[in-house]
Amino acid sequence: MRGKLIVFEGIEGSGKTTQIQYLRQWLDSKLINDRLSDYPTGVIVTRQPGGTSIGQQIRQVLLQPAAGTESLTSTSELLLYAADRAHHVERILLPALETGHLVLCDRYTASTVAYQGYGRKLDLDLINTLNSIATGGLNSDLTLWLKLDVAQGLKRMNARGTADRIEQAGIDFHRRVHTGFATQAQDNTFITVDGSLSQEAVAENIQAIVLNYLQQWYAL
Ligand code: T5A
Repeated sequence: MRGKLIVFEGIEGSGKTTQIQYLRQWLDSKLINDRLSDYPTGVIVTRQPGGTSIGQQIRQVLLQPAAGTESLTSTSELLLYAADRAHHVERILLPALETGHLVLCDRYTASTVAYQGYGRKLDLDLINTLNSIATGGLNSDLTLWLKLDVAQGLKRMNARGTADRIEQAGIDFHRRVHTGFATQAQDNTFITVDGSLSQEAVAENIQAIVLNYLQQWYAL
């Protein structure tokens, strides 16, 4: 049976990486593993940008703070995210799904709409076209949007220390990104999760949502 793609989206510090770890542990737990015993090949955790070794190099170019006077333009940034995605879809996502894996992916196409579309104000039609070229039409089976206030997200990131190039963009940029996710949540099939709760409470809410989907997908 073909696998399923679960995507986590949200602003900086919304807790995606933390929650992917919680979900993976829960999926690996004996209780769920027993219920998923017909499920052949297990769970893969990956991310964009940087889910492949070539993607790691693209990620470094994208996220390292600007050195000297030469900085990425918005268009070159957009194309690098698209290149990372095209490579990642073909090298990681499609093979994993074709071999029946459950794939947990930190960010996907909605991030480009939010960051480069709303944040950088690039043309949304162009972004949608690039997303469809880069994915070859591969959509997520479930997208979880960890909804969090921008100030709260940035506070968490500041508490963590150093900021990458995108995190260093001003508060107005991050507010536009948040609007980008909120707008997509109205139009798309996102499931919204309250990211302001404790890590454990967010994890429990996500488990309930994912269990519901697993029951539909695999007739548990
Ligand atoms: N990008 C990406 C684009 O511009 N366009 C695109 O198309 C794509 C795909 C990726 C950057 O690239 C941009 C977006 C990003 O700026 P990244 O390092 O992968 O860079 O950035 P993020 O995905 O934002 O990862 P972060 O680590 O910054 O955020 P997370 O994963 O959402 O948050 P997490 O889990 O690491 O938690 C952050 C901190 O908050 C704490 C954690 O312990 C951690 O310290 N925390 C909580 N604290 C309190 N309560 C909770 N519920 C908490 N959950 C986590």
